Amino acid sequence: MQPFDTVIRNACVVTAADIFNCDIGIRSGRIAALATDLPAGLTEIDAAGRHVTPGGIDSHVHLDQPTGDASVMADDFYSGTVSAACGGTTTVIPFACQQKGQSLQAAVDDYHRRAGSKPVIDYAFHLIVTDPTPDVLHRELPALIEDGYTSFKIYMTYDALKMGDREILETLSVARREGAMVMLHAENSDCIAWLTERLLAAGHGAPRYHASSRPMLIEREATHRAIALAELVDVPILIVHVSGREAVEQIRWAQSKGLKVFAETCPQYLFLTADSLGCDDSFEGAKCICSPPPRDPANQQVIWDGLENGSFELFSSDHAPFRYEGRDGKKANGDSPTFDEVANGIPGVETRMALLWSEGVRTGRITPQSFVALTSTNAAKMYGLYPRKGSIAIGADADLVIWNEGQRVELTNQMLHHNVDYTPYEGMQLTAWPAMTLSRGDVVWDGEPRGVAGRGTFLPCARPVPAQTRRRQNELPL
Ligand code: DUC
Ligand code: ZN
Ligand code: ZN
Repeated sequence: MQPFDTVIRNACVVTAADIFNCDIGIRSGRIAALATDLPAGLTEIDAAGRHVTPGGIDSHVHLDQPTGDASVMADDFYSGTVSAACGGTTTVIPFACQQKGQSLQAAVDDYHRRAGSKPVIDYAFHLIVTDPTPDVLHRELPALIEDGYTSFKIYMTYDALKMGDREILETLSVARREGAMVMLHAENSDCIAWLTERLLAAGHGAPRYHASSRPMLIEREATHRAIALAELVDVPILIVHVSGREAVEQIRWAQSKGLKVFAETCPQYLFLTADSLGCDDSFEGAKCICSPPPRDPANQQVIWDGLENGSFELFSSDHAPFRYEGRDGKKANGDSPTFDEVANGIPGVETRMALLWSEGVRTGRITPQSFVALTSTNAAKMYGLYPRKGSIAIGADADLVIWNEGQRVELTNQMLHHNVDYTPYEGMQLTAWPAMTLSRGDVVWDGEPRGVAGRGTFLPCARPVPAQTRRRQNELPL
């Protein structure tokens, strides 16, 4: 028998279901054995006393996505995937965003060109459907789903991206027929526009008013409406970046009715509040402008509770990388533009895993198994990458994180590898960081980034696993 390429010795292996001690034998990029006392590998890694988890799947990241103004995303498919790998993520699922008037296939081709030979870890694409013409819905979208683009996002806000309810219904019914997973950005666009106009007229343009322009009820209303539209069509949906109690209540209500409504949350809703956008009129708070905005400590607690009690399937970063300084990021529209002119989004692809391991697992809020489910396994199932990705099992890709725990790590932007000039979590004291990340058996982080551009491969996605497919035969003529 050929020797193992690598043996990780004495690991405390964590999956979404179990924790057990064993060695991990890796051959040709895959997990070939899980047992104690494996024969020597060509490379030996000592993991005694360390947790080993599946590599993270960050299923909500934006890389090299045009914005429509002078702002430019700071991370492309190289810096974004290097950063991901250094933070323990081995698969990213960024978006291929259709511009209105553009064909979906042209958008997909464009993003494959952007990825080119840059990714250092594996990647798939979600689509963003913004222009649901009959040709897009009835020819392009079914063909792309068949080709491995099995999930897409719909926006209920942002003028350049949003759909009206009628368009959402038409698009959801294609998802139902084709078995795709729909992600919804749930905020009420007209309410935001109305409030923004009034805030600006009153001279309230500072970053902190971004939160005032998008209060929780705006998210609650849109979440409820998204659920109702999905119920009407009888199709599963996933509400992305859920920020607090009122949206969680809608989701729990839908789940308690047996509707297939899934939910994602992100680190910003655990670790930032509206105060992070500033308590005065200084522009610094623009660093934390994202949508939905972070809320308050009571809402943070609701998000923690939701991670604990199963309301959420996914914990993703919504990495949307804009620099603070310079004319191509948060200040693309001037030195201190009003909040509505600031690019929405914060960086987080590198910090997501450590934040949740340190503040979730090590504090006892969630179990190691829940951590794995939330950061990896559920995304693999939801987006059709399981069992190749998202688990530690024989035959799966050897995408692994070996954890360093117990020492204090002060989180600073200087230690990160993204191309953004700040982290919203500067100065946080953590007690965990990945010691090593392996992607298909290759070390891509061991204290230094080791991933080579172009080694990441594109992953066509299958349709979601059966538990995520539709619930009943609908008697409506859909
Ligand atoms: N909100 C989004 O919907 N996308 C990118 C970043 C953000 O804040
Ligand atoms: Zn969104
Ligand atoms: Zn996003």
